[in-house]
Amino acid sequence: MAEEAVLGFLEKNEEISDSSQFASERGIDHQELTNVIKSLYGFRLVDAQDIKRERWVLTEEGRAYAAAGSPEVQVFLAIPPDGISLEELQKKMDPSIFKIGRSQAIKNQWVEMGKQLVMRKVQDVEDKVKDFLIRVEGGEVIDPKEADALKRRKLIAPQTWKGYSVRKGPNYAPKRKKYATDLTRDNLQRGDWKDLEFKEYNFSAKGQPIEGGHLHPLLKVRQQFKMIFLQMGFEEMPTNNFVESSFWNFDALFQPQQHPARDSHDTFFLQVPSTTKTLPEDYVERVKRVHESGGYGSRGYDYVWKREEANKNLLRTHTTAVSSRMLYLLAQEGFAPKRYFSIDRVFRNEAVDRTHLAEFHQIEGLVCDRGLTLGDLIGVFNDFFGRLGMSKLKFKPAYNPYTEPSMEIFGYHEGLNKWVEIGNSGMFRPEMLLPMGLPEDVRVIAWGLSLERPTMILYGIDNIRDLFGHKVDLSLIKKNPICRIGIE
Ligand code: FB9
Repeated sequence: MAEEAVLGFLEKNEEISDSSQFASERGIDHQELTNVIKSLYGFRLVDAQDIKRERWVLTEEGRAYAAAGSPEVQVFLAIPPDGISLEELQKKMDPSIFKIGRSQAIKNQWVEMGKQLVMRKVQDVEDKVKDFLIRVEGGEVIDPKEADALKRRKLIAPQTWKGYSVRKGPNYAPKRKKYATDLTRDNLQRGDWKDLEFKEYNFSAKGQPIEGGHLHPLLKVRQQFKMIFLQMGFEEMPTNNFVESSFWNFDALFQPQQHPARDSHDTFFLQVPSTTKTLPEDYVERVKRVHESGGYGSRGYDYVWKREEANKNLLRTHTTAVSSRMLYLLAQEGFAPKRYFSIDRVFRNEAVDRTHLAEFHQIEGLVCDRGLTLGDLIGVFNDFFGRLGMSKLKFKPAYNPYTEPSMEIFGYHEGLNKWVEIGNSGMFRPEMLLPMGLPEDVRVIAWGLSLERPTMILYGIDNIRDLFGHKVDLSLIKKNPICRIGIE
C-alpha cells in the first residue's frame, strides 16, 4: 500500500519533499513508509535524502491547558466581577491549577490579591497561551520567543524526527518488478524461467553466523603458550590434581611450616579429606631433617617440623607443587636432563580485585641439568619471552623460600609502551633438590607467570571478572578472534 503510494506519486511528481507529511496526508504509518523507502532505495527504484526536523510538541500539562485553557485564565474566570475571598476561590479550583494560575495572573496584572478579596484588575482577558498551544498542536510554525516562554513553563518540548525526501531512482518503475531469488524445479518444468528477472547476487551479504563451540580466550592463549613450550622442547607435567598435601605444596619446596603463606589466610585447607594418606616415608624423613637442622651445606630452619602439618590437604597454591613431585620422580627414576612445563589452576585465599580472583592459572617452566647457572636461566627467558614478543627484559632480585637466587622478570611491552612485571623465577635450592636424591651437580632453573595477565593484555580486558567467572558476557567469547602472541 505504502509502496504503491510512493511509486504512484513519483510517477506524476518530481519529489516527495517530506515523508512524514506524505504519510500523515495518506494515513500511512510513517515508520512503515520509511521501511518501504529504504527497501525501494535498496533496489535504487528511488533516491532518498535524510531530512531531520525539529518541532515543538505539547507536554501532558500543555495538552491539559490546550483543552481546558491556561491556569491563569481559569483563575481569572473563577473570580466573579465583584471579587471573591481567597478561601472561596481556592475551593473552586484544582490546587495545582490555582497555584500556577494565581502567580501567572498576578504577573499579567489581571488580578490583585486584596486582604479580604481577590479582585479582577481587567475587564476580560485573552487566552494567548491556549491559542498558542493549539497552534503548536496543529503543527504550525510559531514565534521562537513565545515558544521559549512556554518551553520554560514545560508546556511544550522540542522533538526531533527523521524523515526522507524521495525522488525517482535510476531503476524507477511505477511498479516494482518482482525479482526471482531462486531458480526452482517448477521454473524449469514450466519453462517460465526465460521471462523471470533474477535478483543480483549480493556477494557482500554477511552469511548466517555459524553457531558452534567457542574456545574461551584463556584457552586460546593457553594453547599458544603450550605451542611455545613444546617448540622449545618442554614436556607437560600432569596437573590433574587441584587437591594437594601440604608436603608436596610446601615442605618438599623447603618452605618452613611457620611461613605466613601456610596459614588459612592465604591457603584453602580441606576439611574432607583433611589429611593425606601416603607419603614416601624415607624422603619425608630427609625433608624433616633439612627443615629442622639442614645438611647439604645448609643449616636448615632450626624448628620442630611436624608431620601432621605436612599431612594437611589443601587446594594447591602453585603448580610448583607438581614440579616438586616430578623432580622427586626424576630422582627416583635416575636423573636425566629435563625440560618440564605446567599450565593449570592454582588457588589462593586472596581478596578479589580488578586483577585478582581466588584462583588463577599458573604457567611454570623448569629446566633441570648439570651445572646450569643464572645465565642459562636468563638465556631461556630471552628465548621464551622473545616468542611472546617481549625481547627487552630486565630482572629484579626477589625472594622465594624454594629458590636462591630469585628474580622478578620485567618485559618492555611495545603495545602498552611500558615495562610490565611478567613473572618470577629462580634456582631451586639444594635443600629442596638434594633430599629428593638428585645428583649434587644438578641445577634446576624455574620460572612462573599467570595465564590471566597476558590474556587480559592481549584481549584488552581491564577487569579479570570480565574474563573469568559467571559474569563473563558470552559475546566476548564468541566474537573474539584468535590472538597471535608475540604479534603486537
Ligand atoms: O603473569 C604475570 N605477568 C604477566 C605475564 C605475561 C604477560 O604477557 C604479555 C602479553 C605479553 C604480561 C604480564 N605476573 C605473574 C606478574 C604480575 O601480574 C603479578 O602481579 C601477579 N602474578 C601472579 C601471582 O599473584 C599473586 C602473576 C602470577 C604469578 C606470579 C609468580 C609465579 C607465578 C604466577 C611464579 C613463580 C615461580 C618462581 C620460581 C620458581 C617457580 C615458579
